[in-house]
Amino acid sequence: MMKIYLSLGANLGSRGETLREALRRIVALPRTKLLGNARFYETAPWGKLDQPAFINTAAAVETALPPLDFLHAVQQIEYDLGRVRHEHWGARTIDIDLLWAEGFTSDTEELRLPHPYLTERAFVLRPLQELAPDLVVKGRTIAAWCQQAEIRQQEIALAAEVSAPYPLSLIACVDAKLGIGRQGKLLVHSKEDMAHFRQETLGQVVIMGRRTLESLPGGRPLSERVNIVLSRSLQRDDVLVCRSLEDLWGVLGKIHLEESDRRFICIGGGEIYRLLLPYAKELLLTEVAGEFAADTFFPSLTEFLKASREERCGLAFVRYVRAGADCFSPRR
Ligand code: PH2
Ligand code: MG
Ligand code: MG
Repeated sequence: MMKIYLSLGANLGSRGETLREALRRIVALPRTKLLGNARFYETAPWGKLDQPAFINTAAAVETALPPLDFLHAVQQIEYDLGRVRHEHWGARTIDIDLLWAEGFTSDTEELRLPHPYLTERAFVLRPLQELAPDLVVKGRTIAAWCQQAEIRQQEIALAAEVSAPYPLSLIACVDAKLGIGRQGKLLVHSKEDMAHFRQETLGQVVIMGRRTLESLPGGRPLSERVNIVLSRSLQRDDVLVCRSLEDLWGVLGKIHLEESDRRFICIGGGEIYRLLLPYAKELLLTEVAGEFAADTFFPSLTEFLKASREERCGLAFVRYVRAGADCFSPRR
């Protein structure tokens, strides 16, 4: 197995969704594992300035494919996602570049590794720093390259788009203080909210922690839904158990390959909401007026904007979506 770092970029079409689809296709490559990916960054065009802003990210993979086979596989993904090669450094729906491969260098027309411009571009270095701050290239670590004045003056900011290959929805019922529970129990029991929860989750994949599973009626999984439990120690065969986030992405990848229209919905509890919030594209919150002396809370909503709100039976059913970035206007 060889570890390879990749840079991904897009500046045409639905940039974030194209990048997520590219990551999902990398997950699905033979003899290849996605070790992780960086957050998405909004970046000003570099090299050729009169083109739209990019979203860039980086990914780490481990592959048993020979480097050239792996290169051809990601080029196939570029073409399948609508990449048309026009001009050098021009606009593109997707660009996937190999940056660095463990114990391997190459200096052919087709493949230069390490990537010749690796240390010159913030849109490559800043995402890569999340995955490999201590990697040494041309005598400096990636973290040290990021501190260079020429890199720091390039325009780059976190993008609003969630970078998880399989973005999640989080569903919860909260009081006025974002309380969700007390002594392991829900704060309120409302028929309307139960019906709403059922309607949102039926036929989908629900992701929960062990304590939430054990709090369900009879401690049993939810019927007519795929039940995934995130737990380091749970031993059960009536649910899918994931021991880590990496494990979870692998399981979601397999489900997505077979049934691409299933949604992935996290149903709690507090610890699992906190863990998965960075991967959430939307929050489905049922807001109950008043305070109920909760000891468990939903995490902060600061990264989200209210998209819709519907009041019924004294409850508010609110949908939040990940907020837009404070995006610079790209220099022309
Ligand atoms: N890719 C290029 C040229 N310029 N600028 C940004 N911000 N991001 C890119 O991915 C990018 C670029 C050629 O591949
Ligand atoms: Mg490129
Ligand atoms: Mg390229």
